[in-house]
Amino acid sequence: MKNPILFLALLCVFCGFLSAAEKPNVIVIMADDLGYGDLSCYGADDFETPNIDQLAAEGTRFTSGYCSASTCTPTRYSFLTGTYAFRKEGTGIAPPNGPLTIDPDTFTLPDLMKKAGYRTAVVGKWHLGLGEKGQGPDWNGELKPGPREIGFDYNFLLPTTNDRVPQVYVENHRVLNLDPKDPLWVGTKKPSEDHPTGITHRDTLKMDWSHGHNGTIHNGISRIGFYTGGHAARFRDEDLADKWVEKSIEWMEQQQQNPKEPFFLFFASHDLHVPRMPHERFQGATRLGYRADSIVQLDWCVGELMKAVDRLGIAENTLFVFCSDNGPVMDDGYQDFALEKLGDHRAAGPYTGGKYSVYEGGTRTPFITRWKGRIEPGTVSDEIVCTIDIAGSLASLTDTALPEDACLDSFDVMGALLGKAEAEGRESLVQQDNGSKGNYGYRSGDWKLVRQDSKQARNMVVEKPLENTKVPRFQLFDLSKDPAEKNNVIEEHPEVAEQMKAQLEEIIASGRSRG
Ligand code: NG6
Ligand code: CA
Repeated sequence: MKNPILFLALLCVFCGFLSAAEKPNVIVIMADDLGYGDLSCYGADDFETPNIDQLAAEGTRFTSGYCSASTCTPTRYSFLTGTYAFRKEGTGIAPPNGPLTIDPDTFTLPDLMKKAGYRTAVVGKWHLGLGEKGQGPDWNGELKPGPREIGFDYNFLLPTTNDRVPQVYVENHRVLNLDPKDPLWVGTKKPSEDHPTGITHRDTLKMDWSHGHNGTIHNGISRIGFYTGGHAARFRDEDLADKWVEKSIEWMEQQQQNPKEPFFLFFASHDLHVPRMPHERFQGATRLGYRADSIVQLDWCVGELMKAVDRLGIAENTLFVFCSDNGPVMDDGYQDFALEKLGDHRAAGPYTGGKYSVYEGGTRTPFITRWKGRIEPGTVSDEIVCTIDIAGSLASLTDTALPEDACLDSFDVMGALLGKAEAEGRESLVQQDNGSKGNYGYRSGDWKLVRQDSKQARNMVVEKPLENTKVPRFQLFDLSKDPAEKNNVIEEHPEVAEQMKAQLEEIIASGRSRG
């Protein structure tokens, strides 16, 4: 060809055809402690979640959608790294002064999105630690390493989880509105004899604690841990949801100045984690108390994000993924009467267990995708998909290579996430409870192996208060006949159990499950 420019142009068109890269904006909305049965589109009938129901009606609703762990930090770790959290020590529930749990040289989901040409942000609850290993967060200085060091261009966060101190926003590397004359101190020991706590000033609390959570009092609620100072920076619990929505929309609007670059937004809601303290306009929205009122607040947030995407004219160019970080819990440390007001509501739907458990209720959670014009509206999928697969799936969608040594357990289930009838999800999935030395669930097809390594495993049933029950180390369930995992059939199917025990051990020992 004589004309080199024409040649180059044709080459570009040809390459464009070859690589089917698609780069929609991606918004991952992760709820906190939301159970399988906690939305009206998943069978709840004591209250309504119209916006999330609409998201499902316009996209795909999964019946075997999972998070990878039944507590917050390990699910978030795995979501962002594409690697099972049990492979790394220090990935259990993060304490207030914990360092960043993700090594800055790890190739993460936000790194992947940046490599694919995206701008990236996280807004909401972090709970993955901040600061150097062995040091933790420098609250009055630069909070590094943190989200910015693992691939996010912008962060606006609650640093841990709101039942832990401190109640301040972290914007990029700094505590927002921190007055240097009133430095923030955060610790595990009571700072002085006269420091008011949930024990010494219990009668002043607007919501009483039930276990733990009796340290420093802020906004009438006592917390895990202690802090002093930083008064100008402190927020009201009631305003969190509004703030997440405001900051997310502000950031999405800013991105429209250069709409050619797509964006990736991780909207990490704090609803419905304790302390459940929804905004006054949602208090009393349901008959079930603040737990369900917080679900209605979460639903409002989703609606606001959907409206913003419509208003910005990007709905046909935006993939929504809605998920949860672990299953439900009733009394998680505060007397908010979630259990007393529960009535017939089944927060885990038909499943046993919830938060802290490797039974299905711990990790099988609502999972919805929507991409207008691309996902067939109203589809319901039984394929197994998990929050850990979002990295591998987005790598495939955007045609961006994952490094060989990254995202070791993240599978490409993009076809299933797009609700395609012929596409397959995972064949198997490892579920874990907390940290690197906990218990395991292993689902393969319709079989489920439960391996409880911890001697006093938390065999928790959400409808009852937290209880510790001794269970056999191995149990086997046939989910096709027994989704509630009530009938241990390990004696009847020893060959299935032996095979699954070996497969699980192989996944743990080999250090990776992605080929
Ligand atoms: C537990 C807390 C619980 C909650 C959980 C973390 C006690 C007795 N329990 O240790 O209240 O904070 O950690 O929840 O302190 S998560 O969803 O962020 O993982
Ligand atoms: Ca959680």
